[in-house]
Amino acid sequence: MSPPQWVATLAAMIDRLEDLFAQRINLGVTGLQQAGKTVFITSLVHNLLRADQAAQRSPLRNFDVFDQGRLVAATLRHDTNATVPQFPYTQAVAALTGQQPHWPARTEGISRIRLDIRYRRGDSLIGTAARWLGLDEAVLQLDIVDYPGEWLVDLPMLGQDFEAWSAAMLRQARQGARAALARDWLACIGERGSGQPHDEEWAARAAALYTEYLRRCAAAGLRYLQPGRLLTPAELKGAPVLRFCPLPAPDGAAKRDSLHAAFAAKYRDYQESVIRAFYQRHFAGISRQIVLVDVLTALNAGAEVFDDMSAALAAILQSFDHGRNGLLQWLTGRGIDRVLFAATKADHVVRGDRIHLEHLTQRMLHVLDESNRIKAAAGVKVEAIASVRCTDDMRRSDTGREILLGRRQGDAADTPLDPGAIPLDFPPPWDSFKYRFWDFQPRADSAWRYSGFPNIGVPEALNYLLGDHLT
Ligand SMILES: Nc1nc2c(ncn2[C@@H]2O[C@H](COP(=O)(O)OP(=O)(O)O)[C@@H](O)[C@H]2O)c(=O)[nH]1
Ligand SMILES: [Mg+2]
Repeated sequence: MSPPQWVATLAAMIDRLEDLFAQRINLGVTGLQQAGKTVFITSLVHNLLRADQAAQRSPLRNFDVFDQGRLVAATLRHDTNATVPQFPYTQAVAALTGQQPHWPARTEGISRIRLDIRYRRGDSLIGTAARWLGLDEAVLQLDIVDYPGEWLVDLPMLGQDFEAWSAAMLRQARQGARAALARDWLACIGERGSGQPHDEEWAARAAALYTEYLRRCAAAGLRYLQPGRLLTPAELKGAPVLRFCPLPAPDGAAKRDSLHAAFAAKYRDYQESVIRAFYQRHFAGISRQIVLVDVLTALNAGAEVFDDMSAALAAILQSFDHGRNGLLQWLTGRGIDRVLFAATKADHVVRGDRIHLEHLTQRMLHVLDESNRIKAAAGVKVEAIASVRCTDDMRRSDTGREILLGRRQGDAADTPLDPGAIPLDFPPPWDSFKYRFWDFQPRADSAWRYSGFPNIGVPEALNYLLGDHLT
């Protein structure tokens, strides 16, 4: 072998070794509609891509591998033959950093983003061993999937048959604020017995009225809405599999060609070809999980919405019990060893309240994970975060009270504001308080585009979710 060839072979071997040492994390970003998934992914990716060790004030400060000067560079990995659309990272950053900064558009379908994080080995045992082999640098491959939160709420449906699901949905539709929103749909299915012969045109009308009811619920802040594909159908828009809705049980056994039998068949089809396929394909390999919870919006909306959101989250988390077949083990299953529960939009409350927001989320999790399944299966941490921080902390000059400086929708400029306080008890007292938190708009700050997004707690979240793979 001539020397250049010999060198090339050695280089190739080292490359292979590097592959061997390359680590991969599938990060699951879980959360109901509007919880902040898309903004979190955008912020995380942008801040890693823009990482600059020389920057005086980096949004990655407190990310250990960055603070230790070991983060070399993160790059987007484009796979040419991917069958999943690319996460619209460029559009999301453009929205947040354009002339008139605004929040990214709502998520209509599934997408994926892959990052290679190149870093220098540290002084850990593995790091030292790798360096000894001549591998001073290593790559962590990070895969993240984004999807509409509406689809997540379908998960509990896998554990119910059409009859049980219908009964639960009908009960729900007759309660509280939902009753008025469901009136037209309830009248429609009331007119026609479930035992009547199936008619696809009628099915389409009933499904449309049911979808309208779900839409109105979503607008009112309610989140326990199934099936999620009726709200966000993506590629299934107009597909016959979506032409069904809950039905009252027929008197006696359902005949084979009845409405009830036809809807039950579609329900089974939906379970298998929509829900199961989605989770199997995108969640099976997840090893780390961040569950985003928008506690503040739920507090704002009042007891009914707060309870509804808690119930939706609890149902999703509990339904992991159905992972007997191994499909739904993505939250606490074998693979997942760390779960971070993050209360999002922490920039909506004053600094002193962020710890109370964490406490509230902690107590909420305690109720959601009643059987301690998650805690027993994985490491769990709770944090209050803001992926894109839109407010500054200030104090009033007269009283010394903490306030926020930020711009709400419609405000011409930054405004000093005194937001509501976080309740110290759980469940939150509803009679004595009216919670009031505002939504803030992203700022027009050119540094956001070039240096990354200011945030609260994202580097700490990364330490927990990725840190042990960056040694
Ligand atoms: N102030 C602030 N608002 C946020 C933040 N993250 C999300 N939001 C708000 O929450 C909305 C929903 O966020 P998004 O990421 O689209 O939620 P998704 O449905 O879970 O993907 C955004 O449009 C913002 O109004 C944040 O870090 N700070
Ligand atoms: Mg989204």
